[in-house]
Amino acid sequence: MSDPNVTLFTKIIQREIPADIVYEDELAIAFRDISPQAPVHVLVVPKKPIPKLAEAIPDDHRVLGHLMMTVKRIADQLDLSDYRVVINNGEGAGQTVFHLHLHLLGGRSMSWPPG
Ligand code: IU
Repeated sequence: MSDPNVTLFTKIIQREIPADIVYEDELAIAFRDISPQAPVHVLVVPKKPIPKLAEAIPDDHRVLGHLMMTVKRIADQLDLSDYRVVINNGEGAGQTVFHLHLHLLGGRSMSWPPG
C-alpha cells in the first residue's frame, strides 16, 4: 500500500518531479503553482509532510512560524507589497493536496470574501 503521506509535494522536494522552485532551505521549499490563480502564485511547503494544519502538533510550532517568515521573504524577493496568504484545511475548504502548504498570491487586486 502506498504511504498516504507521500504526495506530489514530497516528490517535488525529493526532485522526483520538476517544479519551478523559488526558494529552499532545510525546513521548507517554495515553488510556483502549476495552475496559478494570480500573476504570482507560489506554494510554501514544509519539508515535513504534515497532511493539513489541523494535524500539526505542538512540536511543529517552529516550522509553522518558519513558513510564515518564508512567505515574507519570498514576497520581498518578488517585490510584492500587497498579497494574500491562504491555507486550505480539508476538502470542504478546497484542499486537494494533503501536504500542508501556504498559497502566496499577488500581482493583482483581490476581493473579499473569497469563494
Ligand atoms: P490546495 O490548497 O490543496 O487546493 O492546493 C493545491 C495546489 O497545488 C493547487 O493550487 C494546485 O494547482 C497545486 N499543484 C501544483 O502546483 N503542482 C502539482 O503538481 C499539483 C498541484 I497535483
